[in-house]
Amino acid sequence: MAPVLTEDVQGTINRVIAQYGLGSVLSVAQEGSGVIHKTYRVDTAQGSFICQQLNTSIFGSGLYALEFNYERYVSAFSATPELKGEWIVPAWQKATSGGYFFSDTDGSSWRVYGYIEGKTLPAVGEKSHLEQYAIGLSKIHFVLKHFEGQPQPAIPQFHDLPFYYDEYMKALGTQVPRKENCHCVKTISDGISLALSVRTDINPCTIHGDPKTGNVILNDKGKAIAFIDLDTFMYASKLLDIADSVRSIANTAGEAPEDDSRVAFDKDSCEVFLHSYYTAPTYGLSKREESELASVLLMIPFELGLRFYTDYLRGDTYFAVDYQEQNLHRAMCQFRLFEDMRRKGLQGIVNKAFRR
Ligand code: GN1
Ligand code: MG
Repeated sequence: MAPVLTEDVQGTINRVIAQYGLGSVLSVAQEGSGVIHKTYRVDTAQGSFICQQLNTSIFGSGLYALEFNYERYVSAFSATPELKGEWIVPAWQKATSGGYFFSDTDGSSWRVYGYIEGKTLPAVGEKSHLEQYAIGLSKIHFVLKHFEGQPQPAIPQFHDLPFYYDEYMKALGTQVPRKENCHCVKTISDGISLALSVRTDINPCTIHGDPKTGNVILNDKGKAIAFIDLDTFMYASKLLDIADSVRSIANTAGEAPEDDSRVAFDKDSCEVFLHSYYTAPTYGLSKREESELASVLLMIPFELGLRFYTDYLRGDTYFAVDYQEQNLHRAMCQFRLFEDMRRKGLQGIVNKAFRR
């Protein structure tokens, strides 16, 4: 059940919505599975909207890059008539002051966009969901082919594994890890050389950067119609997006199970996803990309585990937590997935999915 909102939050949202001239607020509810921003669905006299309180500390050069990238994405979509009627770009609203973002008196920043009817994908999906997810990813890649120039890096060093490893070493410092942390420390020291050797710079292009299941919307017919969460556009290999999708859909226990021993890599989901991406009309991977895919698939849960664990060591400054050890727990889940992928092997699945 959605948490009951305090009067303070309701009052703040009324104030934000007024700044966008969207009429009186009828109802507010917390929404989504994001772990960075606070997200609310707001129904107003003028329709339904998503209202987000941004965690601005993650954005290096302020919000300018977000606006730049969003507008280029809108233009890229206009230049993709093939997808008209089957793809939706979230409609960011402009505040009456003229910009997309509203800064409240307490220094927090807000963004509002039109609510897209539909639902996000469940983390543990049916076959038809997996196919649609893959088709959706290939569609956004097709739109992003029309992105003019390169996106501005909104989040410095996003998907930069050497940087994440440095941050981890700094956070670990001289700490002697407690028993339950030892598994993370050992997985990192055993896996880091392999992960650092993975090539993620092949055929760089504009990618989504964070295409996890919670960021894709399916309509009532089960078709993928939009990606939300457009903060991570970046210039890098498409393989990162494919691998992030696989780590988010091919984990039998979902991203945040109560019991991390239930985490297992589901080879069939991975194969269905890859095959659907490969056979989608907008498909496009070079031979070189195909040959690197297996190693990037393995690297991504390792990278995310490293990020969660570092944030846990640092005192949860990046990923929001509901309880004290949640980032440790999230890290353990990603490391278990990484280990199970490694054990089961990925090249055979890639070959089968691509029918080679
Ligand atoms: C964050 O914002 P959200 O919840 O969609 C994170 C991703 C992680 C994901 C793990 C900007 O995504 O990189 O893969 O959590 N986004 C950012 O759930 O760091
Ligand atoms: Mg995100």
